[in-house]
Amino acid sequence: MRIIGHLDMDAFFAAIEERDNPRWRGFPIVIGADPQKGSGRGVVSTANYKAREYGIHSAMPISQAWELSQLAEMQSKPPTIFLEPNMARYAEVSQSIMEIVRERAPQIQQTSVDEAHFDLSFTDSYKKAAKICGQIKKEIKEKEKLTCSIGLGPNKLIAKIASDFQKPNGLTIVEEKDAETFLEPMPIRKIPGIGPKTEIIFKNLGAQIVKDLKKFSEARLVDMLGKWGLELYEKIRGRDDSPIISEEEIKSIGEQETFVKDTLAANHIFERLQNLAKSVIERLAKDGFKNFRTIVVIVRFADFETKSRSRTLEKPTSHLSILQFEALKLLTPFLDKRSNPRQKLIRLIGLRVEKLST
Ligand code: TTP
Ligand code: MG
Repeated sequence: MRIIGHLDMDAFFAAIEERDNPRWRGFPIVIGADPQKGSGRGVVSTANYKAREYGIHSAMPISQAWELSQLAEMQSKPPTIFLEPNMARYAEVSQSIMEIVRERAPQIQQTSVDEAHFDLSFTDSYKKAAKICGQIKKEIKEKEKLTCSIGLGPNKLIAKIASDFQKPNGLTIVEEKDAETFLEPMPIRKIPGIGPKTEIIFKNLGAQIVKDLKKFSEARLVDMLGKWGLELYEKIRGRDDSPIISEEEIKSIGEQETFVKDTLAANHIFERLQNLAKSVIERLAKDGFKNFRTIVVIVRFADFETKSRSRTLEKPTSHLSILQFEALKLLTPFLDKRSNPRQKLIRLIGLRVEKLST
């Protein structure tokens, strides 16, 4: 069973400013370009929840945000604090938050300055996963004095939408059996990938909410949107098998295989290694890389002792035959007395390429 979490900080830039400047606490705060009393150009980066009550939101022209703040003041509402962003500061806070998550969920993919997906499948229970999320929220609150919202679901898509469901300071759990119904009443824009243009196309065809999109057959969606139509067909049904790709995995591409039975049979091991090399080369191209320079072979023995050997080539390459040849050279010593004096059986072999280039 997969259990995926998605964390999204609440009013991130504004919350940091509010925390760091106690005198502005409780006031509407807008982070963005200088409004220059209404003549400023540029846009709003974010607004805290008080400012959102005035109708101010991300990506709005800063001049319009200024007008809305003036309008509110005329109605005797509190004045709005306008601030320019301090990106270096926000990046620092972001890093420390990601560390808090990483400690409890090492398999993590940061997707923006204030968002990350992380894998909690290892808990094998939504109850346990929710407990971990509670701990993450608590630690972020204690250490960084900030709140976040977390969604838990069977995949990245549901987790992301769930994190947005009860903002701010929410924790929303959507189990696999409920995922499809959870999505049905949502406006179609909630599905990542449906932007303003696609929204208009579908609205013109009478589809406002996710449930309405289910009228369209797979073939029709492909007709309208190409390959993305196929993905959309799955997504609106709550299905998404995209993996969490951690940073280490981005920098290298690897495959491994655990043998059905521990073995030292050279012909069998070599054959499996050749196959791993094929999968690695296929993934290299699929992940958008051209060449690799370093080859790493990993061997895990029956007693779980694990060793690796690597070689960095003079020149980058993308050739399967070179990978197979070099991998074979790296692996062979583990089969004979040179690197395996006690002739231990092998449980698993892995092959990885590094120093990737595009
Ligand atoms: P979001 O998570 O989209 O927004 P948020 O954290 O401010 O508010 P919410 O509680 O709804 O999650 O974006 C994170 C930060 O990224 C945000 O604080 C500022 C920045 N940002 C921009 O600079 N421009 C934008 O258009 C958006 C959407 C965000
Ligand atoms: Mg956010």
